[in-house]
Amino acid sequence: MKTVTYSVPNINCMHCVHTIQTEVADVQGVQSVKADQATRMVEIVFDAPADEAKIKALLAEINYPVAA
Ligand SMILES: [Cu+2]
Repeated sequence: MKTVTYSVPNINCMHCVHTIQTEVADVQGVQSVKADQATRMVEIVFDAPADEAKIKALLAEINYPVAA
């Protein structure tokens, strides 16, 4: 089990939070997703077959890319 925290600058409202949480939770292996509107951070707990590359690719695909 691994926990990562990403900065996602495109989080602007609760809709963004909801979209991110719903989409990332659908990735196989993801255990939990917490997106925070105030800090624009996303905390994700996951296990294989999920990995950071897949999660970051998904976030980019739904227009919430992780800050470099
Ligand atoms: Cu929004």
